Amino acid sequence: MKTIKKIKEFTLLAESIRKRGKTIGLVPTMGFLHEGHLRLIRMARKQCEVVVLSIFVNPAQFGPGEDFEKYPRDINRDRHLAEKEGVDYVFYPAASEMYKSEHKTFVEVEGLGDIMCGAYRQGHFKGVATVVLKLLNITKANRAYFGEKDYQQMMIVKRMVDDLNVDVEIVRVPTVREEDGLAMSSRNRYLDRKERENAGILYKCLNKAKDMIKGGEKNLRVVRTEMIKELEKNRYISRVDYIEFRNPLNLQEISEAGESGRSILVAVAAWIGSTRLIDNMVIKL
Ligand code: PAJ
Repeated sequence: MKTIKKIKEFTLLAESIRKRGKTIGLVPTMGFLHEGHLRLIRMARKQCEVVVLSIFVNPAQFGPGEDFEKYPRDINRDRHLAEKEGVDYVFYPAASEMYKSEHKTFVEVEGLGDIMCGAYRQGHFKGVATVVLKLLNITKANRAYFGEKDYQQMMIVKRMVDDLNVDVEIVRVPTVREEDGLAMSSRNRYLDRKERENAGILYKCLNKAKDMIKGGEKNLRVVRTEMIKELEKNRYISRVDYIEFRNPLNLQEISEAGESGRSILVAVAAWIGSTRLIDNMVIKL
């Protein structure tokens, strides 16, 4: 396994791999790898001849006052885990390599980037879309792997590559969870013991929605009220940003079960202490 920090070097390498007719699978991450990331890597390993893991804590997707500085980082541990999973190349650029001082171009996915998490984290998805497009261009990936844990992100990336005719297949990977249902995330590291013990509540509350909807409840406002009640019962939940019901195919809002056909995306963003967590579930009717 080789680690490459320079864009030019990576691009030349990617060109030679493509010339030899081999498929490149890219797993974009911000590092501090966990089982969720590893699942993406394993899927790439199965489907592609050359697997590239990118590790880049992208400053452009963090707002002022967010956790860019304190975001957990451990490149040596990440490299070790990546090597065990059979990654071929780690792309690990510096921020100054990715964003030259004269950088002026950003990608905005209208309508999808400013709803849900985008409404609470202004500019976040503009930073995500921009860095993902850059990573796709640099690595010349045939396939790129994204987790359903960040459902909105995955949909935005899919929309972007379709709209901008980027020749890559976006592969989605189901959410990997801890035993109590908490979706794995590098940010779980911020939780103290008590907060961690209570963090399974998000998944519990998604299951509550699932039970109600499967049990015949059509009015999603009623479902939302019950979910909020469930969250507010827990004193470690300091704030709920949103609970939303969306069409999983296009993220359009729905207010009644059955309206979007067969499936409903239920998405939640809530704070445990000073840590913001997100989760979601697609409920098939
Ligand atoms: P990061 O949070 O490191 O996540 C990298 C990829 O791993 C994303 O596609 C994310 O959805 C996926 N992932 C994270 N936790 C997961 C879980 N529990 N189960 C399944 N997949 C999971 O998302 C980002 O980085 C960045 O925004 C990035 C796309 C790299 C752009 O900077």
